[in-house]
Order: sequence, then structure tokens, then C-alpha cells
Amino acid sequence: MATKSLRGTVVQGIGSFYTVRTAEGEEYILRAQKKVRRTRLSPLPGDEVLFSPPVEGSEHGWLEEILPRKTLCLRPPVANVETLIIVLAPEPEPDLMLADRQIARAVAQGMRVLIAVNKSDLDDRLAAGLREEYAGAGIPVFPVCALTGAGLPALREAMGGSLCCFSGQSGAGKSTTINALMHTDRETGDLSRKIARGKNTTRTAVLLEKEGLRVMDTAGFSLLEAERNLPPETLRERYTEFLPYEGKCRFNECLHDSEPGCAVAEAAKRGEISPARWQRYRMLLAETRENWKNRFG
Ligand SMILES: Nc1nc2c(ncn2[C@@H]2O[C@H](COP(=O)(O)OP(=O)(O)OP(=O)(O)O)[C@@H](O)[C@H]2O)c(=O)[nH]1
Ligand SMILES: [Mg+2]
Ligand SMILES: [Zn+2]
Repeated sequence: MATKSLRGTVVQGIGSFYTVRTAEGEEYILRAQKKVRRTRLSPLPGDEVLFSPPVEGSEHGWLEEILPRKTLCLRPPVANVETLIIVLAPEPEPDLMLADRQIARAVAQGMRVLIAVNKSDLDDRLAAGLREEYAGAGIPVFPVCALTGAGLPALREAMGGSLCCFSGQSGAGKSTTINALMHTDRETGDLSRKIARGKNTTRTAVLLEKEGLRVMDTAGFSLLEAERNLPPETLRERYTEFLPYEGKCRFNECLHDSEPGCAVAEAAKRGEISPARWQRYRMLLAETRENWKNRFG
């Protein structure tokens, strides 16, 4: 006898087992049916799925179908994120190139991006500098301290009920901040003393739903390559601060790199656009061009 399909959200995947939670808060352990495995689309945390619950005596039910995704993150691999929260801190040393790579991908997916600058107890100026740097991109910057709770109410307010993903370098304090916001008990880890880097404490992404918040805690990372198969002229559309200058460069097809008469370059030199953001854009553009050139190779 066929059981009726239920609908739920993937909370976590471990090996070939998925934990799925229904709107009522019931959790089920599932494996993906063959027809799902054949699509080579792995279920990801955040995925909305149809499934049949375990029948008497079996250890797991079956995940039958992944419903269409609204957004997709490849790094960290999660689905349907609405708000990407990039967590930075005075230590480990913030990697803004990495942040900009994430932002470009998130903008392309139509996600909202927030920056949380954690560990404000160690340095309270970092957030102010970043706020200036990202104002043009329309990205709000929230100084927070996961240890004292400072700044958390404002961040929580901005998160609202949207599906948020905490992302960024290992050791920045993603899990600690989530624990402080949601009263969860995610494992946290020290920085390694010699090189002040995180120890990759969180290994797999988990969707937490508590106290009106929907949050993914994810594994920290330090490498994110430029997208493959991205036409280089697409990249500039992902820099919101460039948009007021589109059409004002001498050349129509200007990529805002080193072309003469580039309105974006001039705006960056005048400080109307963050010069650092523009320089990092040029680095990402160079990588994107290289990938594009080698796309058949
Ligand atoms: N001084 C200070 N330390 C903090 C703060 N928040 C977190 N930490 C410390 O930073 C270290 C890393 O915190 P985690 O929450 O494990 O970092 P993470 O971003 O989840 O790291 P991964 O799971 O490895 O990606 C821990 O030793 C925390 O105690 C803070 O606001 N101030
Ligand atoms: Mg963590
Ligand atoms: Zn230009």
C-alpha cells in the first residue's frame, strides 16, 4: 500500500541519510530514492522535498522529490537561502577578497547580503571601516559580540523570519553567534594559537529553526574560486555600487578595469566608490576572464 507523500525541509545530510523536518516540527530520517539519485542533484540543507515516512519496522523513509530551488549556494552547499550573513572578525584576519567572491555569487542568486562583524570586544573599529566600504553595495554591516551579546538585537531584527545562512572563514564565530542568538548548543572551537586561524570546527551545514529564526550554521572555508562559465561582462552587474555609472564610460562595453575614460575607475579615484572594492573587483574580473578563456579546455 502506497503511503501519502509528506512535505518537509532538509535540515542536514550525513552520508546518504537526510534529516527532514515538517512544518509541524516532526523530524524524519530519509534516504534518497533511486530516481532522485539519478538526477545527480543531491538534496541540500534548505531543500523543500516530498517524502514518504518510514513504514513500521524500517529505519528510514524515502526522499522522493526535490522541489524547485529558489536559490543555490555552492559554497557552502545549501539551498533556498534568502539572506547570506557573512561573518567577519578581527581574528582570524578578515579576507575581504573571499567576502567579495561570496557577495558576487549571492547577488547573482538574488539573495540579500548582511555582514556581521563579530568579536567587537577585541576591536570596535573594524565594523565602522567595513560599513563605509560596503555602503555603496547596499550591504548593511552589524557590529556584534557573541560573547557579551552586544549588537545581537539589531542583527536579529534584520534577519527577521527569512532563511539565513551564516557563512565565512573558520573561527570568525558563526556557531558562537548562532548560539547567542538562538540559545542552541552548536560546537565551537578555539583558534589555533600559532597562526590565528580557525580549526574547522563545524563540518556540515545544519538548518536550525528556533525562536522565530531560521538559520544555517555552515562549515568555514578559505578558498572560493571565480565562477566557471561566467561571461566576464556579467561580473560588473553584481557590484551594485557600479550601477549609477553604467553607460557613463567612454566605451559601451567597458568592463571597468583599465579602459580609458572609465566612469567607475574615476568614481573610485574620487572615493565615491570604495577603491578597495574596485581593486578586488579587478582581481576577480581577471580570474573570471581567465576561466572564460579556458572554458572549453
Ligand atoms: N573575543 C571573542 N571571541 C569570540 C567571539 N565570538 C566567538 N569567539 C571565539 O572564536 C572562536 C571560534 O568560534 P566559532 O563559533 O567556533 O567559529 P566558527 O565561525 O563557527 O568556526 P568554524 O565552525 O570552524 O567555521 C571560539 O574560540 C570562540 O569562543 C566574540 O564575540 N569575542
Ligand atoms: Mg562553526
Ligand atoms: Zn568603465
